[in-house]
Amino acid sequence: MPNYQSDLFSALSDSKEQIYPDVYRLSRFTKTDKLHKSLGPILQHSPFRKMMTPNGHYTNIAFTNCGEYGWVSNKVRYQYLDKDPLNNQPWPPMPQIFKDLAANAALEAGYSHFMPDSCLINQYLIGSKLGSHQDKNEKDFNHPIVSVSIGLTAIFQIYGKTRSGIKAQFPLYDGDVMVWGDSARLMYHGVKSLTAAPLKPNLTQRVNLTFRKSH
Ligand code: MD6
Ligand code: FE
Repeated sequence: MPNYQSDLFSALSDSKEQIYPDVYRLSRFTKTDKLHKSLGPILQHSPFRKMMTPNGHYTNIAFTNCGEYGWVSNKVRYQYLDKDPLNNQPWPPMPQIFKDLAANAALEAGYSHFMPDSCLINQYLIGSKLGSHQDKNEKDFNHPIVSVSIGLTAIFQIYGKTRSGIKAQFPLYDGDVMVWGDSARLMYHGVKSLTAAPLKPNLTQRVNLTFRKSH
């Protein structure tokens, strides 16, 4: 039996919106239960961890990676490595559903044949935030970045060409996908401190997947 109610819901809620020049938000682009399941074996092999950064502090959020390369930090630099420094083994492979999702989302925003070699997996617990930063450790800024939100709602902030001064602020819900490219590629951005959802007490975290072509 077709489920008319859920069809209607998805028809009403699916949308593509340019929320900043060259930044697209694809609302409720994906269901997240299968993505969540795929994370299990990845986390078993390469668990979430906080890492030291060049400014002498640990990262506010815990993270890990899958794919050919993983983004990591230490007290000297940020870089992409082909092995997990925790176990000196290759990162877990990127699941096919991750690759398909990233390519389909990029295509929706006008970027064909996006083939990420890296998926950074960020874990936000309540109270975690991500400070203003640029993504600039990749070799070629002509490739877009695709980012997928899972779980609790985040408030994403775009600062533009400078580190401060909020130019755009918008929520990212479970299943929302963002695609960045071209003029947006080096814009400063961050995520506000995560807050709990009182009506969904079982939801205690947000996981964000960022897909990149790093090499
Ligand atoms: C997050 N995202 O949404 C962190 N960077 O939790 C990012 O830092 C990000 O979503 C570059 C492009 C898209 C992003
Ligand atoms: Fe970023």
